[in-house]
Amino acid sequence: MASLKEELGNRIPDLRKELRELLEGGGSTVISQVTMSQVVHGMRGVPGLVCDTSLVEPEKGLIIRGTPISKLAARKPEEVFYLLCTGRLPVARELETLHDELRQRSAVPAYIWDLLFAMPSDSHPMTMLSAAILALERESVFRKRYEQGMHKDEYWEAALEDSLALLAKLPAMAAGIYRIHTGKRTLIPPNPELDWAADYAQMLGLPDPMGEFQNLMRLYLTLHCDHEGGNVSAFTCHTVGSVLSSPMLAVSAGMNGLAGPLHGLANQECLRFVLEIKNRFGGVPSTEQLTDFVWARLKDGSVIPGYGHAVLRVTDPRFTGFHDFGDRVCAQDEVFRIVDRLYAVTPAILQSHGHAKDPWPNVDAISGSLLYHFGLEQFDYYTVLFGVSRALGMCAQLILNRALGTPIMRPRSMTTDQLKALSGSKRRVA
Ligand code: HAX
Repeated sequence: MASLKEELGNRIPDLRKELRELLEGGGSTVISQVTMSQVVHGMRGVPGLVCDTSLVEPEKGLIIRGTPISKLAARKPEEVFYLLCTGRLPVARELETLHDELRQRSAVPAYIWDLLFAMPSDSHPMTMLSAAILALERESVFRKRYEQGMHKDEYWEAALEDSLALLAKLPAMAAGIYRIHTGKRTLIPPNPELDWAADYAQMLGLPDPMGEFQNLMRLYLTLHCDHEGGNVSAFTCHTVGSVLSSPMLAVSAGMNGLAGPLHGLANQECLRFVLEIKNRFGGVPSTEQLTDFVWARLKDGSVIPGYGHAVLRVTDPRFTGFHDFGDRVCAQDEVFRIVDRLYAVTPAILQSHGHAKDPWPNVDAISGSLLYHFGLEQFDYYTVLFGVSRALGMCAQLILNRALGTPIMRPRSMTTDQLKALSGSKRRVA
C-alpha cells in the first residue's frame, strides 16, 4: 500500500511526460482570444492556468478529478485530499497511513499560540488564521532545502512535506482561533483517535451529543475543498507559490484573498440575511410574505445573498449536499426552514426579475444556517472553516505545480493608452 508520497512519486514521471508531449505536439495551438473588456474586467473567462484537481461546470457544478462533488459528500476531507493530489481515492490502509502522517505532524509550536494570544481577541479570525499560517513558515522544509540547493525535481517532495505539516496543524490552530476570539482563552487538546474534521469539531468545544456536528464538519470540509484554479484564493496561492515561496507563504496569501467580502466572506452575509428575515417576521414567514420581501429587496437595488454565481447555472450541488443534511438533522429548525422557503420562492423571482444570469442558490445560501443550528453563532468565524477546507485544494495544487515545474506567473499588463491605440479611440476621460 502506497503512502501519499509514494503514490505521487509513482505518478509524477508520467504527468511530466504527458505535459512535455502536449507542449511538443500543440504548444503553439491558439486556444482563446481576449477582448479589451476581459482585460479591464478582471480577466473574466480568460483561460490562463492549468488546474487538474477540479473543474467547475456551469450545468453540473464542482467536479473533483472527474467525480461530481455530490458523489463525494460522504467522504472524509482527508480522503478527498488524497484524491485531489493523485486522481484516485485512497483504500482503507492508505487512508490510515495518511491519518498517521497527519497525527505525527499535528503538534502546534508554542510560538504560534504566543502569537495568537498576543493578538487582540477582536482581530478578525481570518487575520488570525493568515497570521498563524504565515508564522508557521519558520518550520518550512521547502525553504530550508531550497537554501541548501535542492534539485528542482525534488521541489514537490518538500512542498508535500510542508503541506502535510500545515494541514496537520490547521484544525488545532483554527479551533484555537475560535476559542481565543470568543473569549474562552482555554484550548481543547486534540484527540488522536479522531479523524481530521471530527477532531477539529471537538476542539471547537460546542455541544455535540449525537455526533452530528462532527458529521457536519466532515461534510463542510469536504464540500469546500477546491474550486478550480482561477478563483481569487487559489489564483493568489498559485501566483505566490510560482516564485518558489514556501507553501506556508503561499497558502497564507491565498487566505487573505478568501477573507474578502466578494469571496469567502460572503457566507457570513448570507446568514445575516436569513436572521434578518427571522427577526422581521418573528419566525418563519409565509410564502407570500417572503415573496413580497424578496421583491422589495430587489426593487431597492440589493442582491439576494446566497443566490447567483459567476460560473454556475444550476443549483449548486454543494447547496444540495447541505440541504440533504439539514433535512435529516434539523428540518424543524426555524433558520433552516427560512433557508428552505427562500429556496422555494427565490429562483422564480430572480428569473422573473431577469438580471441574475444564475437564479439558483450557491453553497453560501445554506452553510451558515447549519453551523448556527449547532451553536456556532460567530458569523465572522465562518470563513475560517472555509479556509481550513480550501487549504486542501491550495496545497494539492501547489504540490502538483512544483512537480510539473510550473514557472513563475507573469501575465502582461497594458496601459490605457495602449488599449486606446488598439481600439482606435483618441478620446480621453476628462
Ligand atoms: N440578487 C439580485 N441580483 C443579482 C443576484 C442576486 N443574487 N446575482 C446577480 N444579480 C444581478 C447582478 O447584480 C447584475 O446586476 P446588474 O446587471 O444590474 O449589474 C446582474 O444580475 C448580472 O450579474 P451576474 O452576471 O448574474 O452575476 P456575477 O457573475 O456578476 O456575480 C455573484 C456573481 C455571486 C457575485 C452575484 O450573483 C451575487 O452578488 N450574488 C449574491 C451574493 C452571493 O451569494 N455571493 C456568494 C457567491 C459564492 C462564492 O463564490 N463564494 O465564494
